[in-house]
Amino acid sequence: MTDSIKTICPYCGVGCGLLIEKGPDDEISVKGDPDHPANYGRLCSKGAALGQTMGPEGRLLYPKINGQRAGWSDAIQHVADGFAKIIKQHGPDSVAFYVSGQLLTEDYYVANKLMKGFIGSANIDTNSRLCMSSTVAGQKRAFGSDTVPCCYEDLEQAKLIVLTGSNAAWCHPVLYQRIVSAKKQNSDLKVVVIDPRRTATCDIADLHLPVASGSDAVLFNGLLNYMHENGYVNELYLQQYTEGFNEALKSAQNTAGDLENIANQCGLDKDALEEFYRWFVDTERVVTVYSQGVNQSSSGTDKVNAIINCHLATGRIGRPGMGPFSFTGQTNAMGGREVGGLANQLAAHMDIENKEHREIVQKHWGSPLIADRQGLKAVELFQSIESGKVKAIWIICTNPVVSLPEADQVKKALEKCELVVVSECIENTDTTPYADVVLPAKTWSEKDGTVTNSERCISRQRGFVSGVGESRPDWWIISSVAKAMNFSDAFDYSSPVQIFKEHAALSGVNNGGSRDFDISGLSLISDGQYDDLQPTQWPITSERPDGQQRMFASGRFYTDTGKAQFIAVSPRKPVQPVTDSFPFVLNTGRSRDQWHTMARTGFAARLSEHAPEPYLEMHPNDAQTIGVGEGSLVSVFSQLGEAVARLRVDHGQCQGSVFMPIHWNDQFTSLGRVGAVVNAEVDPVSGQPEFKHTPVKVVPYRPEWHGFLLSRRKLELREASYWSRAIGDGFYRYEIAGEQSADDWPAWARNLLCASEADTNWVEYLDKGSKQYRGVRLVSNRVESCIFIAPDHQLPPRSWLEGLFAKQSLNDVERKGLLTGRAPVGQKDQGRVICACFQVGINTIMDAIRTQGLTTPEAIGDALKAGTNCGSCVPEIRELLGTTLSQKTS
Ligand SMILES: Nc1nc2c(c(=O)[nH]1)N[C@H]1C(S)=C(S)[C@@H](COP(=O)(O)OP(=O)(O)OC[C@H]3O[C@@H](n4cnc5c(=O)[nH]c(N)nc54)[C@H](O)[C@@H]3O)O[C@H]1N2
Ligand SMILES: Nc1nc2c(c(=O)[nH]1)N[C@H]1C(S)=C(S)[C@@H](COP(=O)(O)OP(=O)(O)OC[C@H]3O[C@@H](n4cnc5c(=O)[nH]c(N)nc54)[C@H](O)[C@@H]3O)O[C@H]1N2
Ligand code: SF4
Ligand SMILES: [Mo]
Repeated sequence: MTDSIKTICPYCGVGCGLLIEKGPDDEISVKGDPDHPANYGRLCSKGAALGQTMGPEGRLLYPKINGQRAGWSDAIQHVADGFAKIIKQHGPDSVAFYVSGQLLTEDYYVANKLMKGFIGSANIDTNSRLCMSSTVAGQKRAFGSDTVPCCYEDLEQAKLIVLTGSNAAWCHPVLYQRIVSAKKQNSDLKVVVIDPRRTATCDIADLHLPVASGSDAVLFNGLLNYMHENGYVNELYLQQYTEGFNEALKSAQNTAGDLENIANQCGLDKDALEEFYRWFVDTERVVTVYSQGVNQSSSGTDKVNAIINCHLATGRIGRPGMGPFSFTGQTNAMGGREVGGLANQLAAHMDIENKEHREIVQKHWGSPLIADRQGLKAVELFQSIESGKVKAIWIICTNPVVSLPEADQVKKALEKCELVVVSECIENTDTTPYADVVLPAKTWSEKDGTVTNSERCISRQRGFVSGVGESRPDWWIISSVAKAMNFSDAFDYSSPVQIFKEHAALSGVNNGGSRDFDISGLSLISDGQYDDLQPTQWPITSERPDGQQRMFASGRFYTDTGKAQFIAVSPRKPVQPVTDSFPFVLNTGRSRDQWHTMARTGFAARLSEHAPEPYLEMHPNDAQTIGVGEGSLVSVFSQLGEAVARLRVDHGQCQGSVFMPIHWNDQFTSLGRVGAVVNAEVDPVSGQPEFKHTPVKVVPYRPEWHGFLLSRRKLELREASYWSRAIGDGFYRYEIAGEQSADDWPAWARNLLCASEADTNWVEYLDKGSKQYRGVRLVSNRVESCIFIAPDHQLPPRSWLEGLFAKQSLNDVERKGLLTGRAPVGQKDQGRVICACFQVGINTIMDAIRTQGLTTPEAIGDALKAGTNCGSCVPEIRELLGTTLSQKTS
């Protein structure tokens, strides 16, 4: 018998439904839920590998106070007393919570309620500040509410999809796959990608505009102007449903100038720009998808409004196949906004500065006092901790020492802070060493609640395993602290459904259509109905119990006048310009198979192969100028700090710009935390940091030697000046570099790998002349570990050796091949894994292209299965086809 449980993926804002099946031996299989309207059965590589991330490795098992194990009641009391004491001495604004879009709505609701309604401060902010706050601010300015107007089906119904600042192929892969399928069904559908980099998303682009970093507002102002000049503005819509067009147009005219001028400002080819404008004005059904390339900017809010302006000007909003569509980042980024988890919100999309709203919320909560002004936004919050203004911080479900800009300042701030509490499910993160108290949280697969995805769809996340050690759900931990602070009546919850119903009821109080967020239709549901809750898009009211796909069809908005607002946008350049000393723009973002600070994905072998190390992408001409080549190590410096990464030479980068992923941190590498380099300039309206633009210099990192090491045991590599660790199938892979001379290598390697000189299990080879060293340790004829050192990064490939770790015993040929590191004749080395789902390597794909004459990704899929599951690797397969076929013909 197998049980089947429906739940939601814990990662991105697509919010894919999962079907969990437990086999007879409790082994878990994770599949896409064919009935969920976000994914209809599809999953990406991360979702499909969830089963591999559920092990107990690294989990935080019990509460600790000052590093010592403590019982729950002591830990709760300690936190409550600590907060109460500081509040008593210094007032409510001397404490803060820093929470996360990965909390469930119920967790988030109680955290916000405790801070804003009982402690009486609005000092609760969230990692959504780093993620979507410019969208929140832009939507509020335009619509009077933080409303995403579109739904996923619009992607299938559109005739033109513009993706700006979105690498959906890697970051919202299932929505990207929906666009791929829509394009196959509908040959008229055009896709435009606006991104300074040529990303995997460009694989389906009819047009890629490699816009200069930070210039989107110019581009969309130019479009508004173009619409006006060429008679495409929808006058009727403007008159009936909007305000402020003339001012917005004036600003657009001031900045834009003629097409040539706009193209110059955006670093684009004039004809390509005009083509985009023409497609936009000629196509009624346009969806503009935008994400962090727009939001994470010191003028992110204005950019969001510049985009929305163009949709309003043509009345392209609220109808099928059209609208501005923010793809949200985290699984519950939207739910966090709904409960008011940002420092400038209240609850249920109500406003902190609005007296009537405060009264509604205070009455509903039965709270003694309610915050009446905005709290500190993430970046200023941590600055206020450093300055001593904020003296206690509770960090829940986020890893700020990695993910905030100017991340070393965050370390300093936490060091100084009187009381740091961290609720985590992982024992060692870059943030936990700064905690006075750590509290073990249950996580995905263990906890219950609800989440809201990018299209306003609320789904149930359901637990199906009991959780490790003494971990508890976040709502329970927060409520327990609230009770210990003497707020028992208001936090006397025994299950998430109670919290959900209170939240749903609040959204309906005095609403009657005056506020967008209304889920009062769910306020009276039974426990059973909550358990069975089907994915539904809000608003959900008694009149509309099945929710609503799109918003604003009626042309009525939530502003005071009921009309949508045009916002006059005067484009600004990124705050810090490049200089002679820091000549490159550092752009940061995501890699295909890793999630954020790798707290979950870093434990899955299948997800670690695609990019086993921190890397920096750079245009070949730039690489040549600074004298570095593919595979060498480089240091990236800003005025703030340094990171070290492996160089990937990439024609897709524009010259003068480099890209580094955000994932690596001190748990996985020696110096790869890019947050330490990134500046903390923020958008003045939203407070969102400018993560996509930091001036840096890049210099070669030249160690004495380079190497790699594979080992069944996890190792401490203190003596390597550079190291990075990735998990493999039965082994750990370390890329290393160091300063010791060749004379010292054997002793160092043996010591590290527990081999003695006389050990018959140990085979080694040293050539001092060419500075090559290799050592392999076999135990019972299985590889236990191996190390390869050379004067530069030209080392044997890792993949064949890695494959040997899966073998119970080695044959003679394999043993002989060991020290060469290469597959002996007759054995294949599949090379770096390209398709994570079916584990198909680069060499296998290239071989198939050459020997079988394959010319399309589909043909490769038929032959090798590569790319036929989640599809995330298809862009790379197409690139391989391109290079292999061009080599053949040249
Ligand atoms: N694999 C994976 N997927 C994820 C995540 C993850 O960690 N890993 N995280 C999730 C989260 S929380 C988020 S917020 C989303 C983010 O999803 P995305 O926003 O799609 O991802 P990013 O890589 O941050 O940035 C998107 C693109 O913006 C481009 N960009 C930089 N500067 C500019 C500019 O000035 N203009 C324009 N137009 N583009 C620019 C970058 O080159 C980059 O390709 O991803 C979600 N999905
Ligand atoms: N340079 C640069 N920096 C960025 C970005 C960028 O593009 N460039 N993007 C920003 C964006 S958009 C985002 S969203 C952030 C993300 O940054 P973070 O939020 O810091 O990243 P995560 O790794 O998701 O952190 C979540 C933590 O919560 C823990 N956790 C998981 N589940 C639970 C749970 O149920 N309860 C509790 N209590 N803990 C749990 C995990 O172990 C992990 O340590 O990074 C931001 N930082
Ligand atoms: S696209 Fe991938 S990461 Fe995002 S929700 Fe779906 S399966 Fe999860
Ligand atoms: Mo995010």
